[in-house]
Amino acid sequence: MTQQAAPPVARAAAGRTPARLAALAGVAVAAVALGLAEVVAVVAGARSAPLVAVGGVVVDSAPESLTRFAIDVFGVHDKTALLVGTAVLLAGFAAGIGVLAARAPIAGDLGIAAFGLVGVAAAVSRPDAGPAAALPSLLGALAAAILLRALLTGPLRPAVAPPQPGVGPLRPAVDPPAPPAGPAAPATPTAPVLPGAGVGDRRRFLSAVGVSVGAAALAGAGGRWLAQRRSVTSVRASITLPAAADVAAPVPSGVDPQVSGLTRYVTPNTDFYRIDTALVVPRVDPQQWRLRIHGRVATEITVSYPDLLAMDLVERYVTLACVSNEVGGDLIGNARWLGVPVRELLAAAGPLPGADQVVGRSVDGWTCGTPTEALLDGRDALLAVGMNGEPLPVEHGFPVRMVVPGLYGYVSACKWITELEVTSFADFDAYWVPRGWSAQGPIKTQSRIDTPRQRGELTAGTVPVAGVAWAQHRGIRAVEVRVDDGPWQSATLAPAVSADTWVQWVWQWPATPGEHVLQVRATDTTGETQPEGRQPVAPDGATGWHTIRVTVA
Ligand SMILES: Nc1nc2c(c(=O)[nH]1)N[C@H]1C(S)=C(S)[C@@H](COP(=O)(O)O)O[C@H]1N2
Ligand SMILES: [Mo]
Repeated sequence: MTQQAAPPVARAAAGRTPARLAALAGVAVAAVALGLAEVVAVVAGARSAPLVAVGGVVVDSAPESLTRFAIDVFGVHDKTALLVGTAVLLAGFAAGIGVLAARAPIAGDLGIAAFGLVGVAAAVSRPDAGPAAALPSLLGALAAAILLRALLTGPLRPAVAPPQPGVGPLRPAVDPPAPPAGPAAPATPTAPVLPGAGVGDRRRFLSAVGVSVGAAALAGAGGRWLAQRRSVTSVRASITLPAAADVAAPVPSGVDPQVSGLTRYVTPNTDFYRIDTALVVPRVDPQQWRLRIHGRVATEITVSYPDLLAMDLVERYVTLACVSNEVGGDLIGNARWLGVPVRELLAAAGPLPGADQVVGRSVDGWTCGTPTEALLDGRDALLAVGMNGEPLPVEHGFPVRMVVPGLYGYVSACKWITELEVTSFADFDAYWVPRGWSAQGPIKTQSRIDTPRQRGELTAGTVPVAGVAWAQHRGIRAVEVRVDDGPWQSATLAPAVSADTWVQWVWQWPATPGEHVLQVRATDTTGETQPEGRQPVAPDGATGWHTIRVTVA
């Protein structure tokens, strides 16, 4: 390739920016692009920032096995891992673009344009893309192209000496080894640097790079912070929810047996597990929020947040569980929800015969499919606005989410909900269904040992074995514990508010010295006992008895 873009004499004489500096420039301009994009995203919408938008596309299109792998490997940090991984990959490409651009500036422009386009395409294709979704990537790319030119061929370009053996390109230009010719030669480059061809020194170049990266990091972090802070958090803080017209049954005394290490009956909002596909939590302005109930209904209806708050609110304790919860896992929590019964809104719309599925759709396009039956059969399926006495936390679906007792979250608990589409299971597959999960997701009867801990070391004597058991909407009838394959022993159940919540249980174990295996199983009020056979979480929830090993001294 010939370098037609620059005056041949000047370029030949001055040489090109060494590869390492060029790579550095590439990374710096990528940082600037992303940082600026985050700032633009404060206005254009946090989820239009290129990293977030591309990450979102990756999450939604990744095969289920990969998503599961990521969750297994990174646990709750899967989102961070994805963003960091993307950033590292991007830095590699950016370095390459820098090196190419040092040879042919047009290659830099093209490379940056390609990245900009990927960002734009991802941002505008997101389900909740606003009209300005393309702007963060566009402006970021533009800034990157200008800065890259300035660094590599413009006023910020480092002075360049022809390569000398043994001199690393990042050594300061002021301190090269004496050239072989001339005994007292001053530390000047052996090739003259032409005036006007971008005279500078590496220090100026490096400080330009440093300042760019620093400014980009500040802008990026500040932008991200602002975008998240802006409006919604403060709006949420200013909301006072109306009192419930139909309050929750009081929590019975003794609901929390005093056993250390046992999970509390009501899960505080800050400890409540969080599962969703959102890389950046959707920020929904309650004043803009609408819920549209449409599809196979007699009358399509739309309700606003004030409409919802003006209705009679119902308050209920409901234990939410994730289908991905492993036996013994903690993707489960119990909260006091405040909201409007879904059946009242559905009744107003009038589902048509044969419409056996209601699809909840989130502002970010995520969907879940709930049996119409479960929303109409009298259970406390809610469009919730409150959680444990507060407006819904933003991570848990502010301003409105659905909660349905007895169904796993992936088929019912739509957060940031904006639509209920009345349809049928034959006509629509919700988000997780094509990814290998069952369309039907009733919660399986389960039990968990919270204390003692796995591989715990105990002293002989009476040891309380305690935990939680759940079979939402059916209720737990009995919990049994056994030691070393011995006989099953009945645990004492604590009271619970209703069949829609978990229940705590305790069994006093006369522990003797040695290694022991403890197992638990629960029976629900239909008489069904948890099966021993292990099944994985996919496609419709894990089965098996929680089993732990302890040592008693
Ligand atoms: N918009 C949206 N809602 C969602 C999800 C999601 O990915 N996006 N995940 C669901 C799943 S799988 C579960 S288990 C529950 C978890 O609710 P939580 O995060 O409030 O505990 O939310 C459900 N609602
Ligand atoms: Mo879930």
